[in-house]
Amino acid sequence: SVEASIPEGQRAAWKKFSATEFKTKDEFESEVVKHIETTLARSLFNCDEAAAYGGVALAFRDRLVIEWNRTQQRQSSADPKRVYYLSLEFLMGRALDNAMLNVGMKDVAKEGLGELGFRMEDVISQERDAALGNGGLGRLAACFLDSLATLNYPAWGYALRYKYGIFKQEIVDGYQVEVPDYWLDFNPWEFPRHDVTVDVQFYGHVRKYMDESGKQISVWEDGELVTAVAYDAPIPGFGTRTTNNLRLWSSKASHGEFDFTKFNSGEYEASVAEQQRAETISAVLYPNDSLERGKELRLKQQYFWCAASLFDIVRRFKKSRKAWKEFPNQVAIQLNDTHPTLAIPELMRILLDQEGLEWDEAWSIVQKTFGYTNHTVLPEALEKWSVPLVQHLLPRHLQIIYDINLNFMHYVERNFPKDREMLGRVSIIEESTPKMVRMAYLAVIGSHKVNGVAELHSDLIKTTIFKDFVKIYGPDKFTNVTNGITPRRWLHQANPRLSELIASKLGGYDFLRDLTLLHKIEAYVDDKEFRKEFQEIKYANKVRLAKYTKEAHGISVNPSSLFDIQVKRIHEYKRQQLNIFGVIYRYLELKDMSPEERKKVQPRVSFFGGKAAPGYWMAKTIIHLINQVGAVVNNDKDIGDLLKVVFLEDYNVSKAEIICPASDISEHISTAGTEASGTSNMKFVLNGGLVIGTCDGANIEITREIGEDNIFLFGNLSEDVEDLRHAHTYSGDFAIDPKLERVFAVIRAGRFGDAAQFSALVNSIVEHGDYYLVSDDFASYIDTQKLIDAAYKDQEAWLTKTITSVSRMGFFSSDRCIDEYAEMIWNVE
Ligand code: F58
Repeated sequence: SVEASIPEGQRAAWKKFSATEFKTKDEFESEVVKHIETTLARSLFNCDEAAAYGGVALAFRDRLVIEWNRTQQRQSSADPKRVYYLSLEFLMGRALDNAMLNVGMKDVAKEGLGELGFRMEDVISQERDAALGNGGLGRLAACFLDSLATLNYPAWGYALRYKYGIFKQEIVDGYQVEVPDYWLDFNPWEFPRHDVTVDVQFYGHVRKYMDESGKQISVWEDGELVTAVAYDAPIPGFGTRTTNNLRLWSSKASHGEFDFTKFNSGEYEASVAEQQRAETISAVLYPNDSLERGKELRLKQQYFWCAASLFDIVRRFKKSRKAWKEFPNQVAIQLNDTHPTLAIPELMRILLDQEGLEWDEAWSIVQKTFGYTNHTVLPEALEKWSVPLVQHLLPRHLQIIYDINLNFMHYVERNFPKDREMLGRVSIIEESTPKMVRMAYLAVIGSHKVNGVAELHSDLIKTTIFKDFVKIYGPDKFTNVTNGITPRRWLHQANPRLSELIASKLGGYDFLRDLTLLHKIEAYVDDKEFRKEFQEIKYANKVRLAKYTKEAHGISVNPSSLFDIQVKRIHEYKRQQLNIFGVIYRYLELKDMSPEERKKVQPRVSFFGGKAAPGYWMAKTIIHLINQVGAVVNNDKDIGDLLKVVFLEDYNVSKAEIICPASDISEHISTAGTEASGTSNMKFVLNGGLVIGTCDGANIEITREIGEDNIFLFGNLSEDVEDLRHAHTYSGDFAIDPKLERVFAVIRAGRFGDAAQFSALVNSIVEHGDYYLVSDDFASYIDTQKLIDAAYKDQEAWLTKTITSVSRMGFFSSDRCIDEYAEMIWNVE
């Protein structure tokens, strides 16, 4: 703050000694040794790779922090409009390699580290992933932070500082076992700000009275307070000095360590109980990736984080002493899914109850401030909270939500007097028992823009879940921003050799800041040298994954095989079951063949990876089946290298960096209309792999960009899904594809063990309506896999496809996305 700044007379001394940046290899080594010996209290005789990682991370952190402070200083004085990205999840992965790329001294560091007796790769791999997310939604948020900083937008991310991130997955006897992820024992990238705290209230009641002027005043009182403490992490941009801030809130008891009154009277246990209750709020990330279970603690997390973040945002705004109507010109808040929707009634509460604004003025500010991104149309993932629970936990917010709804109902009534049913359909309050608050509707009503994450998905939300809202507000409120990925992590870091090859042709690394420049490598598609190198790089990446597979799982795979990879959360809609049924079918065909016939077969390795939500039994069954099939196939002497099945344990961001560059084919095979976008499809293609996919999510736009000839599409279209489902249930002639029947027969016969468990999976298709259309798409899936085998035989043509595809992937940079958000939604420069 201004009050705490150093007097003019002393600033010269400060300037002389500030900025202890290393500039040479010697300086780097000296910084590393200093940190190891002092900060970490280790020595020459007790420095393992973990300590070396600590030393290097701290040396780079020192440089990052200086740019970070400067960025914050610049932004404080220029006071531009800022973007606030509210996301309950940020799947950041590792930070060191990224810090080195952005600070730009990696080569120097690598050499210096060698002199100190360590290899850079080993040191980098000591870092634990920051895994504060479930899947695509959380990783998208991390890519967006990278792009926001790189493009110099003044932006903040806000989330919770979970003590435990997404669980670690272990596979024991083929089953998933969840192990807690306590990631904070050494985290050099976070800075506790014990002076930045917010008291957040829960429970209590609302007292209303009239003031002297006859205005009704609401006071929310007698609640329980929990304190939010800020922890900040620097987010450096690439090729810029901008280093933005990710602020994570940690919860603690509002009266400090523990209750001294209780402690002093000897009630030791009671004195810490409340402290523990408070700390529970930010203790764990909920591990569901598609289901909202309506747990009170989850709602507490959401409000705690929204209230702390908004307090912080408002506090920053108030420093400028601008009028309230300027708020939307200074602040853009993006809601990453409905999880932060309580920020809408919370800002209303601040404006009405604390700042004394009138309803209409407050509401106009709120609507102009918020934008809402939807990531799913699956009904089970749409958030609803029971009215009694909201009433109990947040009584004032429930009143505000009812008032928002009342105004909205009047508006709809006036504009659609003939459609009485519409009121019930669009009401924020669902008239069920108990009544429920529909968070997506509240988010739509409280925002000025709503976006989906790929074209098909943005169209679908307008014709399904938000159909009535398009009538009410007109189509302009709804827009599309197709997802993207950061090329810094997903090309340069994950695939340094490919990045280098591209740079050598384009005359530098500008493409990492403007990915559309990739189109220039299409000119090299017939260049012999280029082709050779491109192919060698793919092979080397496959060798790297093969090595990892051997080390981690003891399975030997031949890098000359076709590598077929499906890595993502395990879910029936993503259809890993379709993939493993296809693998079983392939196995049966191989078994049928003579040794002569087998010689003509294209060898293949099917890799799977991904976590199942702990309570999602069917997803766990799919994991078990994959492992059981692997156990049979991988040990079958007839089969040898012709087919291997690998389940890669504990899929996470840092493993994705090894996996994505190593595919020949990756699978994105969701039931059409269910995968909003998908982003790993982009990562695989950008790294020179082809895709087998359905006409779903971003696959459609990838096809448009790279060309139909360069992708293997199959399966029913989203417009036919409803009729097919209907036919499964109501027409008598729902017949399972005969090839699939054969697969089911061997599963039921216990060929892969546990027939009882696996029969439930089979029955979900045969007896329970095949909701995800596995049977309908099976034949075209198998046919398309055959096309892939044939296409792969012609290595030259395959190579041409992969190079062409890479060169046409420029559109899928998250930089492009962020510029679209900035222009269409946030109105920031
Ligand atoms: C994902 N959603 C979409 N949700 O499934 C994917 O198609 C899309 O590419 C990605 O978002 C980015 O837009 C997703 O990951 C979750 O994990 C939620 C976590 C909290 C509970 C509800 C699901």
